[in-house]
Amino acid sequence: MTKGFIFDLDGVIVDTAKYHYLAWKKLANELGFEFTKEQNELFKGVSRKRCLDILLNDIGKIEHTQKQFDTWMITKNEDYLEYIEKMDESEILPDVPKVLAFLKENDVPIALGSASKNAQPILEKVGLLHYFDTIVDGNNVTKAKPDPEVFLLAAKQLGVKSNDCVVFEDAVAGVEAANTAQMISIGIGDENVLSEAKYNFTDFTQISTDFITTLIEN
Ligand code: B16
Ligand code: MG
Repeated sequence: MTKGFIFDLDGVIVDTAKYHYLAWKKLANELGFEFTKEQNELFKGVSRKRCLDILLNDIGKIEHTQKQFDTWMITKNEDYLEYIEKMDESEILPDVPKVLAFLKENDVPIALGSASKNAQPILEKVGLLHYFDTIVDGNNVTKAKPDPEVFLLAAKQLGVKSNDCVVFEDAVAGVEAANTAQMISIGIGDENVLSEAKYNFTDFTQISTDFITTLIEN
């Protein structure tokens, strides 16, 4: 019985949330309102389009046309890409390469399951792309987390049954998506926030290879 391991990107492999925050804050400030780090928490795991919806309608309460909306989507992404351009392996979250290498040594198929449309270039920048057998991201799915589409497609592309998949997630919506897909959900971050996950860890330094072996074998 083969197991498949699926990793979310932002908040699990790298902390790109800080760059999303700076790019959204710049746009908000240009439009004349503030955007706080607390508000940025609401954007984790959420698609770019939905984030802009929340920014304009719920936070800034800015009247706008569809054309302006489309322009601001592009502006935000261009600013975000300037930060991504400077990323390197120093931005990988602790012990992520250790877990990826251990899975590879054990011939376990590995997928990325992210809402981001910039997932592939980010993995390239930080030098982790070669670990992934498949990448499912915002370019491949129509329904955002908590819909399980992203993880179900990842399982399909790995050729693994969904209930034989393990998902690492830092967002509530992502844990919900994994649970709906009947996958084993592992919350990375605050266990009080990610209380619906089957297992919780603050980060990968807390995850032993013995635990990974148990997941692979059971
Ligand atoms: P992009 P994940 C998500 O990544 C981020 O957490 C979220 O803040 C962002 O809006 C979304 O990707 C879309 O990103 O603008 O690059 O397409 O956590 O699902 O890996
Ligand atoms: Mg995430």
